[in-house]
Amino acid sequence: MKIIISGITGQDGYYLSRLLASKGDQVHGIVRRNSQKSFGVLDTDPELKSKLKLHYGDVTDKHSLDTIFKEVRPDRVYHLAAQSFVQESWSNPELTYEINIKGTLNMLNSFREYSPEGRFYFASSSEMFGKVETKSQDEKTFPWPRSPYGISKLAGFYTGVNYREAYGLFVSNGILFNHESPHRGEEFVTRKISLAAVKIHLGVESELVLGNLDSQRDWGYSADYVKAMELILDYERPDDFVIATGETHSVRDFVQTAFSHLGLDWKKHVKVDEKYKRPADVSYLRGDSSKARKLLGWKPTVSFQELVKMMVDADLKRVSGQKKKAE
Ligand code: NAP
Ligand code: G4F
Repeated sequence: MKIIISGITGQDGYYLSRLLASKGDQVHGIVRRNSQKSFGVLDTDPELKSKLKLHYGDVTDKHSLDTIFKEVRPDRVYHLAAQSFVQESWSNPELTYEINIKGTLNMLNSFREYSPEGRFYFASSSEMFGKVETKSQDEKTFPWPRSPYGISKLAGFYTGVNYREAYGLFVSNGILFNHESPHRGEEFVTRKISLAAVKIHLGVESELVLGNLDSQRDWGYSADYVKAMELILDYERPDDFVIATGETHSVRDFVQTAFSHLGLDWKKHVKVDEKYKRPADVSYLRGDSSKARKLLGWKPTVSFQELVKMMVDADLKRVSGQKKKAE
């Protein structure tokens, strides 16, 4: 199959392209040009990168997308590109709407024009549930986004639903809860914690400054979640699916697990600063992925404890290596 992935240089783009390329699919990626000619997470895996066909383009530039879609005529499209950092969406709301809403509309329009028989996946988010009032959230939970990012993902979600209903296109939404990995961006709380714990352990840094420690998230492993994306497009009809572990943990739990894995007492090193708190936060998320488990046969394979340890161990290897090189 011919596949187009937007956002291929990010965490999920990396795991998804690795999964699809390993099956022999022809994987095309849309990459934003930058002055360093760097390819994000793909730079960590030159062997994978050599198997991919990368095209310069930007989801906010319809012309660039049309050129790529016209050339590739994809069987499947995974639209993962986004300004994905919630905190950043408060300081750059217009840019967030431009990339996440207009960019999604552009992707859908190019898809409709050049591959109307194909299948389209949109990376929606549990952030759209926002101010939740239920113990767990599923496909029927009323959305109440709490950030420009959450609003943009809700708009993308309904644009997808609308294109499905109006034009009969195969457009599916994955409503994914937080998912992490050793390739998670360093500004997200899990990676910020794993990296800081390791640096404190190695004596490179002495403290970690965070915001809301009480916030609770349903954290899973990215490689499990990209498998769900594939299953969503394999399914017999277009539909929307919550993907989550069903467990919730606080930021404090994550810190405690990461630090104790390295034999550290987190209370001696962690401080709270208001500057990392958000104007409005999502305080609790716990996904109910029963629909995906029943219809797609999907389930997560990595527990919370395993995920934290995996991230800490990967950062320990990385930072120790850098430290040795510098000595
Ligand atoms: P990520 O690591 O931040 O990756 C985002 C990707 O989008 C990067 O490849 C980035 O390229 C690309 N991008 C940003 N703006 C672009 C533009 N204007 N044109 C083309 N590409 C652009 O995010 P992720 O964690 O892999 O998440 C993938 C998707 O799932 C995102 O849409 C995110 O919002 C959504 N999501 C993520 C989670 C999660 O917990 N990870 C949960 C729910 C939904 P650069 O490398 O050039 O920056
Ligand atoms: O790691 P976070 O920045 O992720 P957040 O906001 O939940 O968003 C992630 O998950 C969404 C799915 O629900 C995705 F759609 C989105 O693209 C992204 O991948 O923050 C998690 C929690 C928040 O409540 C935040 O307030 O951690 C809290 N937190 C506390 N101290 C912090 C910090 N977050 C960050 N990034 N940095 C801190 O110092």
